[in-house]
Amino acid sequence: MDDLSENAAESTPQVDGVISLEGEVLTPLRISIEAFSSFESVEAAPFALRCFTTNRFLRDVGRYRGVLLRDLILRAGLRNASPTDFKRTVFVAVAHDGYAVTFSWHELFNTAIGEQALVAYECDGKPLSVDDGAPVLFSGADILPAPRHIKRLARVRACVLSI
Ligand SMILES: Nc1nc2c(c(=O)[nH]1)N[C@H]1C(S)=C(S)[C@@H](COP(=O)(O)O)O[C@H]1N2
Ligand SMILES: [Mo]
Repeated sequence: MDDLSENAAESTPQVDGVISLEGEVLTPLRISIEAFSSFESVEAAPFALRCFTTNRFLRDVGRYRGVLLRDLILRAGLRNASPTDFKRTVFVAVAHDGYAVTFSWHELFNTAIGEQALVAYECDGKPLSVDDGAPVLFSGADILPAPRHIKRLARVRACVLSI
C-alpha cells in the first residue's frame, strides 16, 4: 500500500500503523507511520498517566515523539463550504477497539492544546510497537492525560456540527 494514498473510504479495513483522515475533509487520506517523516516532529514532556474516572495513577510515561494531530488534519484539508464551518467542526479520534474521543477545531488550531496533541511513534528515542499501543494519540496539555491517551489510533473523522 502507498504510504499516503487518497482513497480512504468508510469501508476501508483498519490496518495497524495506518491512520485514516476522513469525514468532512477535502482529501480523505490514509497515512502510515512510515510517512510521518514528511511531517515536522515534536517532542512531549514526560508525564504521569492518570485515569479521569478513578483518578488512579497508572504509570509514568517518557518523552513521546510524534506529529501534531493538526498537521495531519491540515494535510487532508478542512472543507469550508460555508466560511464559518470550521468554527463548529469537531474531530472524533477512534482507536482499533472502538474507544473514541473528541477534539474541537478551536482546541487544535486556536489554543495551546493543539501544540501538544500529537500522534506518537517514539518514546524516549525508541520506536513504539503495536504492543506498546502505537500509534498513540496523546493530548499533552490535558489535566488528566489518560482519557485522551488513545492507544492504537485508527482514524480521525472531521464532523461539521449542525445547529
Ligand atoms: N484504545 C484505547 N485507548 C485507551 C482506552 C481504551 O479503552 N482504548 N482507555 C483510556 C483510559 S480511560 C485509560 S484510564 C487508559 C488506560 O491505560 P492502560 O490500559 O494502558 O493502563 O487508556 C486510555 N486509552
Ligand atoms: Mo480511564
